[in-house]
Amino acid sequence: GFLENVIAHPTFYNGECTVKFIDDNPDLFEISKKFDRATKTLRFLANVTVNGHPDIKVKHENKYFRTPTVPDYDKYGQYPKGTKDKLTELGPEKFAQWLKNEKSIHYTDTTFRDAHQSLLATRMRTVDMLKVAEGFAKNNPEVFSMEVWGGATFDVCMRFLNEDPWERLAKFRKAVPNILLQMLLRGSNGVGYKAYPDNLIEEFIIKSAGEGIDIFRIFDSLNWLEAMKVSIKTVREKTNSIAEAAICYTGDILDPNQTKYTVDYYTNFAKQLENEGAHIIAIKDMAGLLKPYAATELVAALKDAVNIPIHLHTHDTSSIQSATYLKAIEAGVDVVDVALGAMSGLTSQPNFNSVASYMKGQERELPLNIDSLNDYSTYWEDVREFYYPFESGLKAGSAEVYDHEIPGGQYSNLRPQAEALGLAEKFETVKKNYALVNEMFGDLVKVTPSSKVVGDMALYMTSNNLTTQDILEKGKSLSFPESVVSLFKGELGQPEGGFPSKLSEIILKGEKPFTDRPNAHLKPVDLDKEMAEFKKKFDKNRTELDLLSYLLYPKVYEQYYNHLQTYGEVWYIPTLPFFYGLKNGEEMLVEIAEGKTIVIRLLFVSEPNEEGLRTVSFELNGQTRRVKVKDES
Ligand code: 3PY
Ligand code: ZN
Repeated sequence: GFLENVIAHPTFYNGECTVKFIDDNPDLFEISKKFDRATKTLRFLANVTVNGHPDIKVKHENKYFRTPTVPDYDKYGQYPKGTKDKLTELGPEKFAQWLKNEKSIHYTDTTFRDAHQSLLATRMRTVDMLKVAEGFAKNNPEVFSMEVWGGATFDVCMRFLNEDPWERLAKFRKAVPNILLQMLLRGSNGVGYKAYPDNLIEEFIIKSAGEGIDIFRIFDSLNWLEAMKVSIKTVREKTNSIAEAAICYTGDILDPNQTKYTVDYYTNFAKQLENEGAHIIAIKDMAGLLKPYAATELVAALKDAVNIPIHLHTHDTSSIQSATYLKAIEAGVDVVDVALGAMSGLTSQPNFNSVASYMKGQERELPLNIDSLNDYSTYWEDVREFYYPFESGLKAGSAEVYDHEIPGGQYSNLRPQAEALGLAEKFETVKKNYALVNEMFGDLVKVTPSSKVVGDMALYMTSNNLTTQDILEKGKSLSFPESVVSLFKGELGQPEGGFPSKLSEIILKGEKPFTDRPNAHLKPVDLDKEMAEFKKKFDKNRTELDLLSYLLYPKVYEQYYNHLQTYGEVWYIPTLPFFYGLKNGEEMLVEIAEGKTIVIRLLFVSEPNEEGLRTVSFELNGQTRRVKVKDES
């Protein structure tokens, strides 16, 4: 590629080739970069075609996929003004006041984050979201915010999709300049599963705001205020974004036996968060346990307790959460989280289109273009089919959620995790054990990462056929999952009411837990020093954003980086060939850069030679290209 370009270049021909030659002719690099890009894309496609995608465990041959239709929009028209413009105009404090004074109910669309995290194990790819992002923002500027980032998406982007999460955010920001972009932040656990040094969390927040996040929904997986303070303060003091602090809802406030997670518990917590400087309070009902009549009480009590807006988040696992929204709206909640029709329901959020429809003509109606929402739902219905291997298998709502209390985002992951451990037939036991573990651990708030610990323990008990009694009697001789030991050491912070002391002794085997902030035990990161080492380890073109990805997820980043070197960027490869490869004669269009589309056709795959290599022949923009791939099957 590159050498041919140099030799063919007229200046080279004329014998003026000096070192300056390349500097003066950057187009050569451009040509060579594109050539290189296409080669890497072919390498990726050849590998998936021969060996399958490592993330696809079961593939249905000859499955038929409809072609999704992107709803029409005005490509050249201006974006109608939306909440982002309002935030810019008012600043976070006044914006929150404006929201509180709004009579209409407002909606956060979670389609780009929690909906697919909860239905499709977080596997939704940027290319499928980006196709509709601009049109959606132009056609539906009334939407309060779009949750597009954070939670599990950061990790999954790199680990499974081999995408750069920062690039995803930048693309969304560009496509959606008029609506608030929202992320989920796990307080001092960032977008990870453990506590990080405070200055790393600060830097992460500053950069996230810089790249486009307008609302940080901050929570702690044990509702521990101490673990949220740094995040709230950083958003307030170092960014122009909104600090939305969440109370995670668990149990049932209407249960007369509930002594821990009562209305008072939640209102006190909300007041503390308001005092810490939260602009908005979120009720984060991650498992969908907030029943309709409980919403009436909780929302009314919170509206009474604090002077800032209330934003309600739930999961529809029980299938009745749109009734909860109705009651919450009647009680004065300011914003509710919903997902577009085809990406809603079950472990995801309630149905945007339907909630908007039942509000039509009512006192708190927000005028919306429901036809347009339906068009986008149709798009998602077809796109969702591409991701069929990641569906959770849940077919209908289930009242069992009130017993096991598994968060929606965890539910779609727990079954494959159980299957991977050979427990496919024992999923019912896993769910029962999840509830038993929660009871044994002293009734915890369960949300990432505390929910993962409860899940790990439930899987451990199920694989080893252990009962609660076994743990209490023989626990000293058992070696517990690492995450369980870490939780009891205090590495995820302190739960309401502390850990049960007898179990704590069994699990820690004499080791002393700490009760202060886990971050207080972590040395601040020396970012300059880390940057120098990072560039040395990888390459000099690594950015500060790359460094943050690396510091949060070192092993995942390294694997992502190696993939990038071998296959180049893969985010723009259409999802069907990305996961399932190409069939002989099949053609695909790839937009490798804005306005630059290449056509790739698979010609044929040869039999393996004696070294097990297959030759995959493609036609790339009409020219034949061959790639050799080792057949690993
Ligand atoms: C996350 O932390 O990813 C969650 O969605 C928790 O509900
Ligand atoms: Zn959620």
